[in-house]
Amino acid sequence: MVEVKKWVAEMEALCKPEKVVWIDGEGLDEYRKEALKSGELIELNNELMPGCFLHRSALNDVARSEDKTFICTTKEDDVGPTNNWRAPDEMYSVLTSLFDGVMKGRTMYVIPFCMGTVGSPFSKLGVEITDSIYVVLNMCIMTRVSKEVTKALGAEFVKCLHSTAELDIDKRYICHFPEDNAIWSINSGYGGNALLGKKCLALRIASYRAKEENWLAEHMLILGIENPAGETRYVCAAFPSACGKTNLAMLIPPEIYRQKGYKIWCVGDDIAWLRIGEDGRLWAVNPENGYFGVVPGTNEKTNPNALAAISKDTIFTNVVYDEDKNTVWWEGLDNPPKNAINWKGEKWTNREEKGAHPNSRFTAPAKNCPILSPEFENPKGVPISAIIFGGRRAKTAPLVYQARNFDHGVFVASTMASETTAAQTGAVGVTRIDSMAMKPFCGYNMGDYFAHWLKMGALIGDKAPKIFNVNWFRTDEQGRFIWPGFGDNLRVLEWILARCDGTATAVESPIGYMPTPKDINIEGLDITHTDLENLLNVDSELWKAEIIAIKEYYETFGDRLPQKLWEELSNLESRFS
Ligand code: SAT
Ligand code: MN
Repeated sequence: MVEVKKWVAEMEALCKPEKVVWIDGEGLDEYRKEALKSGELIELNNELMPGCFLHRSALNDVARSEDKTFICTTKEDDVGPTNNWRAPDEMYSVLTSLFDGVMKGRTMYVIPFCMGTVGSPFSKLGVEITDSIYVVLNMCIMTRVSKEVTKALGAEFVKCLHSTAELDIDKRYICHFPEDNAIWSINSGYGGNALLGKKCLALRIASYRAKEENWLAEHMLILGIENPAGETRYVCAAFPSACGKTNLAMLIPPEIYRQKGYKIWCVGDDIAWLRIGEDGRLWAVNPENGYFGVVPGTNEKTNPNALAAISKDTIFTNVVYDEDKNTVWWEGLDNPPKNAINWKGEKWTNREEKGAHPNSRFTAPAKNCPILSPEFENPKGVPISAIIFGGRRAKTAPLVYQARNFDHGVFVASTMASETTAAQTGAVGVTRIDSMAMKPFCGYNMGDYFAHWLKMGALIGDKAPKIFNVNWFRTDEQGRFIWPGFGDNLRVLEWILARCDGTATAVESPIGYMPTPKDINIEGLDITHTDLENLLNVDSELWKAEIIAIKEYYETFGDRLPQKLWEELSNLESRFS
């Protein structure tokens, strides 16, 4: 605690707030009231949505700002081509002048928080300093904040400094100093830019630590699948932001599976920390304590569990406000409200325009999820049978395939591509390679990161999870999704788990092992075997173009790219020729 107090005093001297308030997760009503007074929050209908609030962000502050995100290490080479680099001294000097006096007349909140269960040797402690009540309230949902956490604080904690300042986009910086265990973020209040326990700590800083300590910090959901015999097996799955991780993590089995007795348990929807357990297998924990999910599209059909989770004690950001009911609404729900305010805070009259921002978000406590795994708090986590990678691809990637072995799986994951979404600022729908869905989140040179994955595979050996790639987003000639997705994705998971057990058949293709149409259960679905054939089709022309794009991408890593991956690429090329 001495170290924390010393750091807080230094930051107080820099930011010059009117007062300093320590947050221990209790008495939050006081802060909510303040936020209601300032207009930062709107209290929603307490009968229909108890404990729920609406927040509207600044118009230019609705997504992660990847171009304003920096990794600051002594050597530029250590961050690699996928990150923005700045020298620590240079960045500290820019930031110090921006933070100087930034909290004058404001309150400085100090939030000790824990990523992972308190007391577990695998958890990481952090302290976030912020001048935003919205951040305080979100952090109290997304991370563990309690007296116990404050008590546990010692010399080792991640120093997280944040200010919304003037929300000036030209002076926005989200900076990571992995060599100092520090994160400084200014001029944004948006989730991934401002809730520093999430992407900044649990992925960028944690991935850096994980490389040194032989574990993995990944952009993955964790899900338990209980079969009719009552056995639960766990999988992790990595998808880029806004590609349906929360929906997959909380899926409801299709009717025929429910009748047989299948159940799904949600351990996490966004981040996984994976370690080799005493039994030599890979075990995963979810370091978060809540969900920061995309709202539009969430409904009774797509994700009833998320809908239940956000029925109380939830903060909504940038959705539609229903003036008559004092509730919220978003695209994907029925019955748009008559009298409504859109996410920008204007009367929603032009209904051609979306009312909720496409990246509008809910912040809900994990304990609200009806299918929260009983293992959620287990400090050891859950053993992982399979790791699934996926993205949004209209054509190239088939519905599912299995990597030939772990190293090939690392190759597959390193080359996965996806169309960009509204979760990051910039153009939507542009295909980019997003290795392991970690492109925006890996805190060091991704060439080294691939080498670290290969090393982890060697350390785990034959107990390593099997690796798969999926694509729920393939479209037909009319641009319509062929695969129904959502709960029906369990049909693909069933094949994946059967492959892990060695009970499902597969055929070898140039890209890996694939099911034949008869291997995927489509009973009760409005899908034909021809559709499945289309979904599983591997178009060699598209893949040849893919190989060229991969080559260009790999070249950007120079000699930091493991030779093994060049070999995998050349093997793939020869399998297509
Ligand atoms: O970065 S956030 O955590 O705010 C959301 C996302 O892009 O995954
Ligand atoms: Mn995410």
